[in-house]
Amino acid sequence: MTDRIEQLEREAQAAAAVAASSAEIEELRVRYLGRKAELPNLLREVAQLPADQRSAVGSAANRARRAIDSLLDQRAGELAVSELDARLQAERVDVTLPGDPLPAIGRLHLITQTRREIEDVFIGLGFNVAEGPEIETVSYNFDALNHDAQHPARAWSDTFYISDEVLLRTHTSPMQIRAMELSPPPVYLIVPGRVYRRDSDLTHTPQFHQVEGLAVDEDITLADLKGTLLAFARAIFGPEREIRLRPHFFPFTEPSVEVDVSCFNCSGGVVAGGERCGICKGTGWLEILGSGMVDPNVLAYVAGNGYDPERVQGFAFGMGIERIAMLKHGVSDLRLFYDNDIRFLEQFA
Ligand code: 2U9
Repeated sequence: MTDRIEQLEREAQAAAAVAASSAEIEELRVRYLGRKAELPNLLREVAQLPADQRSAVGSAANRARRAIDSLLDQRAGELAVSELDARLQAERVDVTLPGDPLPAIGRLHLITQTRREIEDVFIGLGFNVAEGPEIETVSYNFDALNHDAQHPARAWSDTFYISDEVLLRTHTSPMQIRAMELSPPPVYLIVPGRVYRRDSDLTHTPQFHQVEGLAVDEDITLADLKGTLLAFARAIFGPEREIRLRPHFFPFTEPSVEVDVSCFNCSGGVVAGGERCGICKGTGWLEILGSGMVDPNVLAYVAGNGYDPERVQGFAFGMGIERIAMLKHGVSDLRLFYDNDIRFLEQFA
């Protein structure tokens, strides 16, 4: 009888050692110590044994029951710890991750969108796109662009100087000079980028964005300029648009013109209900950019690289990206572009 008891204990020990979960341990507890299990049955039957065997069998069975019980407790404890570890690992939550659903990642700033739209139009017309340094020399920024010694833009009060010879570019035109130095005509190029002027009020910020364009080739005329800018105006403001050129003055172009596009909000300055249009202030026209035929003095500066003013002509234009975006999207205040108020930025998907 005691042999059988020892055998049951060894069996329970072996089964507990390979049990893989606390649920399996509870099954073993039922199998070895439950009401219908063999060991408790033996204990119940101890009373029917011959008197000389009762004590030995009874104490062996009791000792085996306690041993199995505490063995199962110990093994259940070990498994509970490793099960908790596994659960903590599996159900780990990184509270630093963003919530679900993920917030929108963002969108391009309206200035960037507008810049890309303008680039696409000119790429479609055969222009290349180039960028240049924002820190420039006085020589590229003013001298090469036919600004006389007295030109007001040269003043320290109007331009950010780093030294007598180095400044923050006031326009992207210096890059067009660099491009002509780098490759002979023909050139069809636009230069987008940041520019800097010491100006700060309702309609001016010390830093803003321009796209300037330059086309130099044989037989370029003002008609090429007008056709190019008409295609641009229609691509940006709608296929029905017209443009008009008004005489103006710029140091680097001669003749020079300011260019207006017909208002996209009204007809001749009057809206549908008969009232004066608020976008063009009743004029029917919106000023969008400046342009002209490249001054021969500017070409003379790079004549050594094939830009002989007697052989090639060019047109050039320049526009403020902020201005184009404001007109197109009805933005009333230039400073909104730089306030970074998400309620403003989000409107331009
Ligand atoms: C070269 C030769 C000529 C670029 C030009 C303008 C006219 C012009 C203004 C528009 C609004 C500046 O941003 S703004 O304040 N620009 O009106 N820009 S012609 O002429 C060039 C450029 C490069 C070599």
